[in-house]
Amino acid sequence: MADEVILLGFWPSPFGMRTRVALAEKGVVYEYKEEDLQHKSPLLLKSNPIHKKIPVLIHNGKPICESLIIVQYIDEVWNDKSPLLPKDSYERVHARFWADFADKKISDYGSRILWKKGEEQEEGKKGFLDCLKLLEGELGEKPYFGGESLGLVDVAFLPFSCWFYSFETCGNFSVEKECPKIIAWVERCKEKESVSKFLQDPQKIYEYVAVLKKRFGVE
Ligand code: GS8
Repeated sequence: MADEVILLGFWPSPFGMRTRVALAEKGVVYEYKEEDLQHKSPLLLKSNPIHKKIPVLIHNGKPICESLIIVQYIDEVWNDKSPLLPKDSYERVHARFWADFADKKISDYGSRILWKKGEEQEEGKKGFLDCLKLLEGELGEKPYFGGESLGLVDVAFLPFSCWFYSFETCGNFSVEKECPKIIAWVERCKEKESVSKFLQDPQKIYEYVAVLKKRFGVE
């Protein structure tokens, strides 16, 4: 029997984009269901009763939650092509460390840039750029964080690049000026169809940010 694969997502979510890039890298056929997070579907509430968040991957009726866990599950189950994690145990935990770093730090500092003002926003900006510089160091001279091909860290970090324009506009800075290697890496990744197809338009994300700012009375 063929696998039944369903992904619950929400278009601007960097977490959802990760899972879509991973599924595309593996060539997995799946049904995508866009969620309205203001009115969550019964399927989402049933599949992720703890966090009630997207993304959720439902594989043959079994739900898997949390984007980094989903990406690693995809890598394990569809292991016939495009490995996202190295074979060596130490290299594997090293990749998991940086994926976790990008996950926690970029979300945290990015949110401060978008939703805070004054000193708190400045702290967010500084923290964000410090993280990008550390990630630049980890990338080094490699084409991808995964080496010669896309890996877990690329998949985890890349979707945040669609949010760079919003961070830059709200925080009044330029990622390209501060971290040119990161922008070159984003452009390199976008040459891949598995990536470019699922990374959302930064301008559309900014319009979405403006809607949220209005909704939450942040200006
Ligand atoms: C984060 C998912 C998340 O924040 C992951 O999967 O990696 N750690 C999780 N999802 C958001 C949409 S993106 O901002 C979400 O589903 N929010 C709904 C809510 O909070 O009610």
